[in-house]
Amino acid sequence: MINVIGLGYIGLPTALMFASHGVEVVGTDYSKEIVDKLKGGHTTFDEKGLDELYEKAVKSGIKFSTEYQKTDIYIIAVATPYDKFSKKIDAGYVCAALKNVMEVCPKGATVVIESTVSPGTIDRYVRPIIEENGFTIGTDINLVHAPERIIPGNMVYELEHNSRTIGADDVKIGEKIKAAYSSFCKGDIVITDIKTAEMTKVVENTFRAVNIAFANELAKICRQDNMDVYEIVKICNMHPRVNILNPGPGVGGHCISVDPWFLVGDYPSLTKVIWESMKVNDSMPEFVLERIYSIMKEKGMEDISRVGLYGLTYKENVDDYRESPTLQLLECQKKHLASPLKVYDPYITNNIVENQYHDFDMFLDDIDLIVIMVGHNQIKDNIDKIKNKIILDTRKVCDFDGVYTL
Ligand code: SAJ
Repeated sequence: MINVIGLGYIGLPTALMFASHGVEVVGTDYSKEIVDKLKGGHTTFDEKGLDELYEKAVKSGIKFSTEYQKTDIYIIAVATPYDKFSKKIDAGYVCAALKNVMEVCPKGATVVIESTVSPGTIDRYVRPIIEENGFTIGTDINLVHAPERIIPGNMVYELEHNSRTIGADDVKIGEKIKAAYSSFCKGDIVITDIKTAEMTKVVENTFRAVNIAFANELAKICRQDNMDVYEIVKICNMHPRVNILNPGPGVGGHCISVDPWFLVGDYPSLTKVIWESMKVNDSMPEFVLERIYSIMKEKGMEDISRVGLYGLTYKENVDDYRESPTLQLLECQKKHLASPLKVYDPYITNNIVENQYHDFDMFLDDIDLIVIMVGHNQIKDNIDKIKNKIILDTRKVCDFDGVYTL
């Protein structure tokens, strides 16, 4: 039986995937609210294919609990934020989960850390906890790091089809955990050592952050000299060895905007490119705000209350607003002491910011300038409704004339 600890964006789909492929699974979360919702027949967030996967897993007998189970495989998939001041990883949730595992786990169990951690975290924080509990690693308890790679918006497909990395002290243990993941994973599964596995995951997300920062910097250069960054990126990407990502209003979510900081925190004197990249990405919401002011000036608009931000989530077609560029922009706006801009997002039904609308048409009635912060399919399907507005499109979803871009 596998006890998956942490039923969030990674733990839940992973637990469901194992269960729907015939593995006995108990999903554990300290949040009674999450566990009750899952026991009551509902998933806890919107994700393509998740409801269907949940149904299959329930039919196959998955259980949900706030209690840690006595079993032979634990998968820990809890959040790993970073400390805003030191930039170093905050391994607090991983350590807390592991301490709870230690209280119930029998000798011979394998603990798999799925959470993204910076290189050396397992040596520094995880091993000591196991040893303090009187276990010898490799004899009593086996340790594995198996970072996930799934992208929100396509998690269910990617869980099955992506290749994976497994870091283990001992190849035999790596093979055992590889066999477990092979119950559903059709991709290649590479076995390596734990520190290499830690580093590869952080490097993958850092590569993406740096590439996005490059695109964002190009957008700023092109804005200054009136060049079309999208046309330039499109042509450059026709080169067989160039693949530039898309500029945007900033980088959000809990991965690309977080993980690169772990390297900056641990290697401050060596991470010049990464540090600058993160600063470029973090500067984008303010850049969008300046674009808004300059467009208002050009159009002779004086009333900022007639400006609305479309989209609150960190990217398209998801309901996750953690670290979202829109929230970052609203924070910047506070510094200007202006009343907060109007906001609408079809995926966010609860009230999370001031001046938030829940009806698209009412939102449109109250604004003259719409800033597309997120390219949800909903806006693409309703593009005719915004054609009479002044549009600042930060996601390149409009393909008609007269639209302002980054
Ligand atoms: N973004 C851009 N331009 C782009 C691509 C993305 O501005 O060209 C922005 C998005 O709008 C968003 C942010 O970057 O605000 C991050 O979005 P994302 O789609 O790049 O990535 P995540 O955070 O949803 O998922 C990433 C993925 N990592 C990589 O692609 C290397 C996923 O595979 C990981 O599993 C996930 O992080 C994770 O959990 O680590």
